[in-house]
Amino acid sequence: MTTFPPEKAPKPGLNIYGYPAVNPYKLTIAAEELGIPYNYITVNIRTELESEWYLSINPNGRVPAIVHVKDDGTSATVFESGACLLYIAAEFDKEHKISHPVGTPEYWAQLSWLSWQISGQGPMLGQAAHFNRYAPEPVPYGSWRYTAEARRLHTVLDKQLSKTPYLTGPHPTIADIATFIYAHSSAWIGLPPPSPSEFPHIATWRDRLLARPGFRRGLESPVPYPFSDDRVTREEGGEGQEFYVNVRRWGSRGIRSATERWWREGGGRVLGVPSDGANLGGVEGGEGGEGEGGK
Ligand SMILES: N[C@@H](CCC(=O)N[C@@H](CS)C(=O)NCC(=O)O)C(=O)O
Repeated sequence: MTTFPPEKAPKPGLNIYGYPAVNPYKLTIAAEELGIPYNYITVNIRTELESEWYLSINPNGRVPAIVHVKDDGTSATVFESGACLLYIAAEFDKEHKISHPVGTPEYWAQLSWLSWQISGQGPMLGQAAHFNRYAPEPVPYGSWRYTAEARRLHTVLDKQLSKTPYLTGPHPTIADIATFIYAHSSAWIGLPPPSPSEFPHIATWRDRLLARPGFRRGLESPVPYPFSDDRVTREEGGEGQEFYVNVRRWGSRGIRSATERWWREGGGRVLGVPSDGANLGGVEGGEGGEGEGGK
């Protein structure tokens, strides 16, 4: 049986395990939109992500995760932000304020956009942030590839929002919540914040979501969201800039050492680069230029 440090043990009700980074804010926004009480437990991402007690909640060692201790004494543990949002909707949104009833066409649309977010928008924009903000050495190809992909995904989102006020209809759902937090972090990721000229429908949707008390409260929990477009843009070149420089330096070092661990075989030998470089040459007798395009 896992022993928790007393202050990290789940309490009766909904426990959100998080840290002031992007994904955990999805859950505080959802909880605040629904007006459900929750206990926020901060996971120290330097020292606790791979602790035995946290891995017993999230075997992937990332935040967020939830533990719901129910009134009857049973509990449910869920990791991955998309699964946590679906859980919160299933357990706490019986009136479908931020979700659609299971099995309806709107439900499948919600699941499609949520899947798009967790498998595409999140990872691609995350890689853009990696190469633009954290890479310990300049990697122009990585920056180019993922920043361009981030713009493509913004374009997909903008087009959908040109047809409907929220992703799946007249009210926001967990799919909007998940997508919003990344769209609202464009400047940090390395794109200009969605503007009325370039991404007009994202800009209007974002402003509409930011006007909602639940979104505003969720963005303050446990501390004001550090990577929002307004905050990052305001601090750029200003006094608060030091915070971001430190986040980047510290993040860069942490990512390098964490990656180093996985760049070795069991015996400690450093792995070679798996590519044979064939992609770098010209193509003989082929049309070329029709790559798969990625995710
Ligand atoms: N696919 C996961 C991603 C979770 C994730 O990467 N969380 C980040 C914070 S936004 C994290 O735990 N970072 C810590 C680290 O990489 O060491 C989800 O949606 O929950």
